[in-house]
Amino acid sequence: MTSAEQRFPEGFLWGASTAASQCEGAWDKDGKGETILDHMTNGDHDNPRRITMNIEPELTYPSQRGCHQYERFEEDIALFAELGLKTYRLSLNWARIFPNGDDEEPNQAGIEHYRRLFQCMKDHGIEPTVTMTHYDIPWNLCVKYGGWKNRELIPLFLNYARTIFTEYKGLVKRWLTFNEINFGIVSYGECVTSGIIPRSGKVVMDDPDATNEEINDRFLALHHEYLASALAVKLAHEIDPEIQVGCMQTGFSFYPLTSKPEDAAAQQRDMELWMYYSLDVMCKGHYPYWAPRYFKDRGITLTVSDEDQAILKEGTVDFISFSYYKTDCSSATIKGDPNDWAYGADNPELEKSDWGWAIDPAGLRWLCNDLYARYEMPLMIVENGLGEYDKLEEDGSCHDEGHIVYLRKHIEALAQAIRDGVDVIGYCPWSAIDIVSAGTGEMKKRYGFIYVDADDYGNGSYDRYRKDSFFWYQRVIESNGSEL
Ligand code: BGP
Repeated sequence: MTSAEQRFPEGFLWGASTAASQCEGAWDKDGKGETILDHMTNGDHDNPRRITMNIEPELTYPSQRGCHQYERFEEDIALFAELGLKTYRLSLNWARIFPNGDDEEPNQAGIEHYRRLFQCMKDHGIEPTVTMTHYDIPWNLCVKYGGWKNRELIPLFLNYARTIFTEYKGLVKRWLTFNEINFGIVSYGECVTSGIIPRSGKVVMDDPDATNEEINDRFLALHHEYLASALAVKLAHEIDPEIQVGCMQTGFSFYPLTSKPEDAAAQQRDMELWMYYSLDVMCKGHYPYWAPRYFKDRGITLTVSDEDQAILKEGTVDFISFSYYKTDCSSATIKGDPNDWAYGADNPELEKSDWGWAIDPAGLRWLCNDLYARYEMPLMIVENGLGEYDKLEEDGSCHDEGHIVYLRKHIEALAQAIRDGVDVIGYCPWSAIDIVSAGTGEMKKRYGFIYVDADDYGNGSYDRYRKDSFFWYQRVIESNGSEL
């Protein structure tokens, strides 16, 4: 091998990702309780998903069926092994283990399901990377407690944490606490991460009519999640010192829209709020220096006791994981569409995906360097991909060149970051297999290496087909990233 080929370290974790609420389905099987995602209807780019208090038979709730992985996990894991995955990043559905979130005893059928799944992965030589909660908070915790704004969720989460760390000791060595926790500063995360049911029922990126009280609740909920995460990190290390626990952040990168000083200042503020706010708490163990003024100016009344500060300090994470799809621009004057996925001005230099996300491979190198310089912790990219309309041919092939081009460029950028000296331990594209989109609930927004024969309304055989990107990624992994 030439040095140009030795771009990825030995033992690099080539993987791929999914989330329980988007792939499992089986929403009411084997004692599982309902989650907030089970109450979320489908939508599309222009029509936001909605939360309904009751399940209405005439509406479509895509998370209830996912891509049927609950029943077909053995087939999927065998395909992932054929793909060559070193790690499969998946999430546990909290309501499979504790159906109501506050049950005294766990649901044994749920525990056994995941044990079979982890054993199957072990038999195929695939290490799990497991998100403890990926947008699927038990519905009872949303309705009865008001979600994470209620401090009582901390002991309930720890009970869940203790159960899964103990049950899967030896089977799972790498855990992530809360998926994309930093989304909690806006309406979208307030709903899906913090479990606060939106007043309007609509799941939008940022509700411009949010009241002061609602904004206050977002920061309060986040504080409780940070404490729960910190306590879970400590607990995991006590139960099994070999466990590594990471945080999981949305990889926001903002560029100043122009060279005006005001835009540079806007960019700095956006990065601080969207990225470093959560990362400072979870990696450094304290809130950023600018938080008191930010809270005061906005009437946010969060108080952090000495005891809470000590918990945050003792429970810092072992590594940083993040998703990376796109970048945005910051401007002192132009605001993005509050219904759009991220909240920034459009970058005129970048092309966009069919769902309007700016494609920016170079931004991945930028973000890796930026985060590593600030936190000096190993990084793991646990989501990166392109949502596309793929077509299944009659002979069962699927020519998804768009995915290959997108991933190739991002892997090249990652190789550059590694050469820069950044400690990157793994890369898990989104998604291992076609699953339901979190943002829109569509099945036709496809990211997977494996095509699933299903449409947005649950029609189809749900059979699996290897796409061209499957065979391409197989070679990437086999060659440890030297053949792209
Ligand atoms: C991330 C979420 C994932 C995933 C991905 C793609 O923010 O962690 O769950 O779905 O985005 O988004 P979408 O499914 O809306 O295309």
